Amino acid sequence: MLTIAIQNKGRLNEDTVALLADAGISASASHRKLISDAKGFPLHVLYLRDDDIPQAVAMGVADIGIVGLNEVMEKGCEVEIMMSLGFGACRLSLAVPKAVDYPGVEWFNGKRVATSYPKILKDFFKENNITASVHEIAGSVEVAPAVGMADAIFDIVSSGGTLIQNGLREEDTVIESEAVLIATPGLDEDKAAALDKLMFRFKSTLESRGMKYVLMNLPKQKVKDAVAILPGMKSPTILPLANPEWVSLHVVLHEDILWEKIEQLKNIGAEDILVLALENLIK
Ligand code: PRT
Ligand code: ZN
Repeated sequence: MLTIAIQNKGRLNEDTVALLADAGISASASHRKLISDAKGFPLHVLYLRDDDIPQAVAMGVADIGIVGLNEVMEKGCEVEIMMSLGFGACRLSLAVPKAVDYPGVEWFNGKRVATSYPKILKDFFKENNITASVHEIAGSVEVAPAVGMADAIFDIVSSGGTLIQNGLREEDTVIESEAVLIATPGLDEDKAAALDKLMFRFKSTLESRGMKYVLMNLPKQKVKDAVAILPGMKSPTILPLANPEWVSLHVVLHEDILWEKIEQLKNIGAEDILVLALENLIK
C-alpha cells in the first residue's frame, strides 16, 4: 500500500485534504495524528511538518508526498517531481528596504541577507557571481533589516503585503513555487501502478476545477456559428428538441471565458441558458 506524507498543519494542509477529498479520498484533517488510513483509496497518510516531507520521501519512509516546490528545492533531496497541484502558489524573492536605490542584483555584493532558504539563495548568488553573507533565520525573516540583523531578505512572497508592512520592496524573484506531488525514485511495480491511479484522479480533479456545464436552446440554423464560437475537441453536444427548428446545445466551459462565450451565444440567438457546476471531468 502507498504511504503519502502531507503537511500536518499550516498553509498546505487544508488544500491538500481538499484535493484528496475531491479525488474521492478521505484523510483526517486533524493535526494531532501522525499516521492514519485513508478511506476511498488504499493509502496510509503520514502527517509531517512540511520541512520533513522531502527527506521522508527521499528515504522511502513515505512513497509520495505533497509539499511546496520551494521546500523540495531547498532540501535538495533526491525525489521525483510528479505533478503540480495548483495550490500554495508563491515565489521566493529578494527584497530590500524601500529607501535603497537598487541598481540590480550586484547591489547584494558585500551585503548580509536573512533567509529561511539558504541553499536556494547561495545557489542563486553563486550563479550570479555575487559575494554576500547569507544568514539563516527560522522565522519572521521580514523583520531582520529593521532590527539591524541584515541588509536585505530572501523570503516567500505571495500577495506582497508582508513586505510592504515591513518597509521592504521586492526586487528579484528567484523561483516560482506551488504545491507538488513528489515520489521516491524507483518505486516498485505495484506502488507505481497505484501512483498512476492516484495521479489520474488528481489530474481529473484539477482539470474539472473552474469548469461549468452549460446548456442552452439554439435555433438549428445557428449551430455552425455556435461551433465557431466555442472551444473544444468533440464539443459542443447537439441534441434535437421537440420543435425541429431548435436544438439543445451542451458544452463544458472554463469560468474564465464563461460570460464572454455566453454573451456571444446570446447574440446569435441562444435562449434559456443553464449554467451548472461540474463535479468531474474524466478524459
Ligand atoms: O509547520 P510547518 O513547518 O509544516 O509549516 P511552515 O510554517 O514551515 O510553512 P507554512 O505552513 O507557513 O507554509 C507552507 C508552504 O506554503 C510554504 O512552504 C510555501 O510553499 C506555501 N506558501 C504559499 C506560503 C505562502 N504562500 C506565504 N505567503 N508560505 C508562506 N507564506 C508567508 C510568507 O513568508 C509571508 O511571510 O506568508 C506571509 C504572507 O505573505 P504575503 O506576501 O501574502 O504577505
Ligand atoms: Zn516548515
